[in-house]
Amino acid sequence: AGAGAMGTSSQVELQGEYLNKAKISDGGKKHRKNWTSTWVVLDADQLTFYKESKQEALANLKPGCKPDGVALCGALIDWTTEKSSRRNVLQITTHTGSEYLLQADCYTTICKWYDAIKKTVNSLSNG
Ligand code: I3P
Repeated sequence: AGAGAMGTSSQVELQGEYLNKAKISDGGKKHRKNWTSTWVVLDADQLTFYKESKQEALANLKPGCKPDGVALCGALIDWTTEKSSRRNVLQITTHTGSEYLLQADCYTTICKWYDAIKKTVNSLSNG
């Protein structure tokens, strides 16, 4: 599905599914886990979480508000079986110590995201 350059500032690497997302810590401070379904967009250096597809979300965004995003430079990505009872959960830890879980019931879907995010993280640390 829809990989293409529809970003305003940066090349979109992957989008096209809703994933379940939970932020479990913010700068090392533990958060109460709250899974939400979110439209995820991966571009050259970050993940952005939208409530609905990016076009709709940008159209509905209140002035001065920015969608929630995760900078991937210096981030770590790994599978986790300990941080959730759900299956197919990956964990992203940012360089500031914030932790996010992403999950999809479809293994193929989440693998595609794992590979794409990993590739982006690697390209940021090597380049
Ligand atoms: C949490 C909620 C989450 C669950 C989490 C619970 O309860 O059920 O779905 O995570 O488990 O604490 P509450 O809504 O009362 O905050 P998983 O679905 O990922 O297992 P956890 O505490 O073991 O993280």
